[in-house]
Parts: sequence; structure tokens; C-alpha cells
Amino acid sequence: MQYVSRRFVTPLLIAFCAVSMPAISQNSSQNNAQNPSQTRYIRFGIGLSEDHPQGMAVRKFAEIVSEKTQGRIKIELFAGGKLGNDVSMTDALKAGKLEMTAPDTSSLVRFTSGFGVINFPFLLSTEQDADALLDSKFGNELLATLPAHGLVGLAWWENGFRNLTNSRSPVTRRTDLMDLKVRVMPNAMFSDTFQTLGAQPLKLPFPEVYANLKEGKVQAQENPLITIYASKFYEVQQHLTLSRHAYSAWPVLISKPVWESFSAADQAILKTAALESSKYQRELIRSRNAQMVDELKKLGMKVTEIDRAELPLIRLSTRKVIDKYAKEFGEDWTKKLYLQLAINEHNKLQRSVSR
Ligand code: TK8
Repeated sequence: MQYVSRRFVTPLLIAFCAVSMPAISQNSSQNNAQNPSQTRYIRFGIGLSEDHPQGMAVRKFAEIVSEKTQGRIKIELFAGGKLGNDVSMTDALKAGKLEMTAPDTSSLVRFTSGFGVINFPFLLSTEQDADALLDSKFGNELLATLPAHGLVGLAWWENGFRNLTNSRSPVTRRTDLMDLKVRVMPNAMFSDTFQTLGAQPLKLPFPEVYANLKEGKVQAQENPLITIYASKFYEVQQHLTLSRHAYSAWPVLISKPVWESFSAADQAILKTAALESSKYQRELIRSRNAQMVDELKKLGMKVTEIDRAELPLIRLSTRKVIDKYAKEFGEDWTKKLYLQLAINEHNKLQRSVSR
């Protein structure tokens, strides 16, 4: 049933929701201006399931907002790609036809190229480094570019370190990737990265991944561990390589016309709630990821790592991709990124010395 529903129902559902979605912005401003006490409903669309830390973070966000507004603002969760994929939901926010979503950074490169540098292959190695990068001047500067595109970024949730799964054979060396049909996010750098490594990348929106893996249209995909578990990719993928080859994040976005329909006090509540949900989400996703290798082994996945001797060679070959996209994304953003990483490294050393 799951296969049939995903393949045929999802596009119909998306079409129905898109058509039935009222253009919220004018309604919202009417609500706010004429009836500030009226209950406001904010739809929050995500690609992952309700029980994934992304879905649970929306619930936490909703709980905080409802509590701080005495139930005046209600956040409604639409999970599992019901309202579309990262690109279509973000476009719906821009058009004022959907209120909130949390897309992968890779889908925002079309608005601000700087979002792409976060996904540089092997850029980060720990969640702490990721926090230091996102919760910095650099992270705030990225979010500050969004209002020009009809979006407002409230906080950063973690998607996480991405690992490769496939249905063909264990991947521990570059040669194991040769001609492997791998689904990548609709993002040129991810596609180039896997092409450079000898694979055959295919860009697909997240809601279509499971069906295409099951049908064999693609043999592989790459995502954080908890996503592999929550999206049941283990049902159609036998091999897991703990590659941690890239890091990605989910900025929490609200449609700018919707944002502007709220009073400054309500905006402050939404912003605070998003920041509080971010702390909760990162802690939750990390604790769930820590259990996932054992969980996925129990579910039959064969887990390997990249051969030690191979890793420097793989990183070397992806260096070409970084050099290419450092230019494509603009030297300015690349400079800001590496300056922020250097500052964070310095601060880390300072802290370790002062202990
Ligand atoms: C879910 C996506 C997903 C991402 C991908 O909407 O597309 O593989 O990692 O988490 O944002």
C-alpha cells in the first residue's frame, strides 16, 4: 500500500492541496488588523514523517507558540511531503500560499548561493562544529538574505551528516561507486560530487525517493541515519556506508507576507519559539542518530565505513568540486565561510587552553 500510495496519491494530494490552499497573506493581514484576538492557523509543511525529529520539532514549536499566545496562534503539522517537496513548498511560501516549511539548505542555493557552501563535501566533522557555524554571524548573514526572496528565516534545525545507502554492494572504496545510480537532492553540487566519484547521480525530490529505490530506478541515496530509519529506506537498501560525506541543515522558514501580517509581539513569540525548538530538535536528532547504527543493523542493513586509505583520495577528488562551487557560489560567501570556521577553531582552542 505504501508503494502504491506514494507513487500515485502523493502528486494528486499535492495538486489538491496546492489548488485548495487559500492565498493566506491578505487573509492573514485582515485577521491581524481587524481581529487580533482571532485564532490564526499556520500550516507547517515538511518532507519527513511526524515521528522523525523534524516532525517532532514542529510539534514542539507548535506547543511553545500555543502556550505563549494562549492558543491564539495554532501551528498545524503537514508531514511526509503531503504539501509538496522542499522546492515546491518554499515556492508556496514565497507566493503566500503556505505559511511555514523547513527545507534543506541545498534547495535555497537558487535564492542565496551562500547556502550551498554549508554542503561542501567533508566540510565539517562534528555536530559541535556545525552548531558553531550555523549559530554564528555567518549563519545569521545567510538567513538575513531571505526576506529579499519573500522568506523569513527564524532558526536552524539540523538535518545532519549524510551517509550513503545502496542496494548493490558494500561501498568502502571509490571503485565501489562506479556507475552506481544514486539519487541526489535537486542540487548541482551534490550531483557533481557523485559524478566526480564515478557514480551516476539522479536528482529527485525527497517524497519520490522511496518509490524510485523500490522500483530500482535508483540504487542508492544519501541521508542522515534517522532519515534512513524513519523513511524506511532499510526496506529497499541493504548496504549502509557511514560516509558522513556532507552536512546539511533545515532553516525554519515563514512566508514573508505571513510574517508581516503578525504584530511585533507575535513575531517575537514566533522567533523565540523557533529558537527554543532548535535546541530541542538538535538534542533529539542527535540522541536518535546515536541509536541508529544498531537499529539499522537489527533491521538487516550491512554497515561499513570507507577504507581509511581511501578517505584522503576521496576527499582529494571532491576538492575539485569544492573549488568549482567556491567560484559558482561566489568568492565572497566562501571567504565568509572559511573566516567563520577559522574564528570558531580559534575559540575552540581558547576554550581548551583556558580549561
Ligand atoms: C526533506 C528533505 C531531506 C533531504 C533530502 O524534505 O532531500 O534528501 O535530506 O531531509 O529536506
